[in-house]
Amino acid sequence: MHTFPQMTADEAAALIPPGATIGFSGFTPAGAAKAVPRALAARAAGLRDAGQPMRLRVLTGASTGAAIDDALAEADAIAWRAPYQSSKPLRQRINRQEVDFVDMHLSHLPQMVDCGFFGTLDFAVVEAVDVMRDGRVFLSTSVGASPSFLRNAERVIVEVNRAQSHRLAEMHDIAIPPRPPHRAITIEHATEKIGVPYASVDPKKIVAVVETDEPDNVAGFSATDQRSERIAQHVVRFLLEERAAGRIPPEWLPLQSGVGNIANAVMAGLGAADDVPPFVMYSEVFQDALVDLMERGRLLGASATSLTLSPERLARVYDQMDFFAQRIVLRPQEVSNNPGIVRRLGVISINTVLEMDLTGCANSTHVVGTQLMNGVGGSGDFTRNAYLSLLVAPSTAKGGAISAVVPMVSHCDHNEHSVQVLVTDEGLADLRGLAPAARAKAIIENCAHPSYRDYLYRYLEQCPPGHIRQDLSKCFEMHQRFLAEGTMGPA
Ligand code: 0RQ
Repeated sequence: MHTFPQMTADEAAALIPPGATIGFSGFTPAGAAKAVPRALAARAAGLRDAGQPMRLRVLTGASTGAAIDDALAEADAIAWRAPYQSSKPLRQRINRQEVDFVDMHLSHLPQMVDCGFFGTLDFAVVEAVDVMRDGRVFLSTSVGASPSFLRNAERVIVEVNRAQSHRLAEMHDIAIPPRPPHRAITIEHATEKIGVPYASVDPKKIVAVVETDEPDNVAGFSATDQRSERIAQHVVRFLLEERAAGRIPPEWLPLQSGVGNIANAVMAGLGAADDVPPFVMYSEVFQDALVDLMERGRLLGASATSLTLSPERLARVYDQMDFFAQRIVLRPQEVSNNPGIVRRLGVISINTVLEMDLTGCANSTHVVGTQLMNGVGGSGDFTRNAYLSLLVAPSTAKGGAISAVVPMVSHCDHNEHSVQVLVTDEGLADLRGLAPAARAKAIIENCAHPSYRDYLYRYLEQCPPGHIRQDLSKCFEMHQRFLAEGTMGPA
């Protein structure tokens, strides 16, 4: 029981002034604030129509549910946004430069909030399963950046969501490194706990508690397609070869996998491969395929910052909490994605990209270098620091009109110094130890779609010599053709 002011979502949203900087809970739709941002968006739409737009500055853990990014963007209430998004209406406004978007490594965000890099955090709006009189906040299906938002915000609104299980606290491990310099974070195996099961807030800052009863509404995954299955087969074969060569220990190493259908298929493929021993994950998102793998004893344990599960899978987890709570640890995103821990544990990372180039650089975020898709998310936290970093993509997009392999990426999120292995449905290019000329050949031969290979070989042959062969007058010819003709298709 607590003595905080109980309010409706409308009453709580009315406390937030135009221009405020707000940290909302949520890492994907999991654990995202729901009722208050929706009420805020309704208020903002009214104000906009009266000629007084709210122009909020919005921080979250990562992407959110529709109640935050979709609703607030549609009300034209977002002026500035960080660190990640995946919302269509928000993306459109970002690409029209109506919203300033700061695309960030997710592990960096909490520390930057703690150290005041973004100025004053006026409000935190955080979903929880309970809040205690002494300021302990038991978070729901994600941890994300909520502990830092609670610690730093001037005023706090808590949504207590009855639809979430109270037993989620058994998974939470909240430990936030203080401002640097700080001591080592001593996690030595993926599911080791080092903190407490709650976030903390000064109870005097809590200005409203809003009761809700609303599921996360995470979309399910589409059925695995053949291309994703082929990517998964290449990944599994490569990792088994690495183990046979003694470069992955017999007991395996912790895996990280990005979000999306391809990542889901890769995890399902690894789980189905009899020769892969039961493994653990040190990742950021715990998604649908992992529930099945855990039930079947293929996945022994997982560290993440969110439980991003479709309603059916989440219900299965809630029904078997004795089983799952012992095997899943939910951490703040600066710990789940922490570069030092990723390096120490020897994580094998697998993330999806839009395009890759002949030098081994990859673009996760910007179509033709200008149009934001989602953001770099956690992919850089893991790719840069992994023991083995794999980047995957279908060899073509949009029915073959776009090649994932291009001479030079139109935007670089992961450079060739971080990227070790590139994979498409066509095959796998192991770039370790290869100098630029050999890299380029391996990428064309193994990753490019056959319909683009001749063009890419010809491009390489006519490049002037240099440590890296590039022709600055032609390296974006494929992108330019796409912009002019709607296809990169070989001329
Ligand atoms: O669009 O559905 O309209 O055809 O991009 O592509 O193949 O369905 O793959 O859902 O995994 O998304 C990189 C965007 C891939 C994602 C990206 C088009 C393609 C399709 C989606 P349509 P797929 P996915 C940790 C990891 C960065 C963040 C990250 C992403 C749509 O994985 O955002 O890794 N990654 N986080 O047609 C134009 C190209 C294209 C292209 C694909 N070259 N040009 N469009 N598409 N390649 C998670 C977190 O941090 C939370």
